Amino acid sequence: MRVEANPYQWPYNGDLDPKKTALVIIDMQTDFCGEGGYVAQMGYDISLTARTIQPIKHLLEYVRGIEGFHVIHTREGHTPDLADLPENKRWRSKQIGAEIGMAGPSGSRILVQGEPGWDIIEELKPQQGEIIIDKPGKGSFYATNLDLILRNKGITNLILAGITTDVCVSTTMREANDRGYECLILEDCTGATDENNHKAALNMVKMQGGVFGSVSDSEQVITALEAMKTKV
Ligand code: C5J
Repeated sequence: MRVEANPYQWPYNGDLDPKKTALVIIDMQTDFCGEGGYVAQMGYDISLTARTIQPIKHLLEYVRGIEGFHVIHTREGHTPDLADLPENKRWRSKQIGAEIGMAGPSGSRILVQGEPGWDIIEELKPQQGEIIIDKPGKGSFYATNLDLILRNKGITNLILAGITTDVCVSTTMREANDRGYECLILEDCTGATDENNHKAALNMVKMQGGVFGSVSDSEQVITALEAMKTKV
């Protein structure tokens, strides 16, 4: 069974076993898609990242009903003492008026663990048993135990959703691809702070026969999983 996708039907080997597959929802935190968060403070249009909320919610609710299917949430952020914040990352955020570690307009310290802005938005709150990965960087593998968890659970297929397409989602997809994971990125469930960057990031995946994996959308995933249900 495969998902209709571009440039190839995914996964490459047709093994869409829910036990080997995870929906990875990247950084759906107030800081990246809510009022008063990091992205808003940098002056970007949060409607471009927030438009992913409903399609992700729909897909998340669907896969939660599938026996064995895995759900993984990630959060970008730093410890309250900022010990894991590289100085150049802090400096750059200050340059753009959204200094990591300082209080934003809502009073929440930007990208700091435990602060309201760092939390995953209400609509997509993790449920008991779902994996949460806290990461200090853009990629979800760097300085985390994600690879170990995936290997222990026998997960080989990753369906990527979340924000932002060109930064944390792309970095995670590249890290995963190099580790041999079979990746699918969803056009409607990802968003960037710049629409052209969103499109370019998706386009890059499709090069070289699917250099990082394949591209599809949430409806195609649901259609494939439905077809699998009726086949069993
Ligand atoms: C960014 C992210 N854009 N979650 N983080 O800094 O993509």
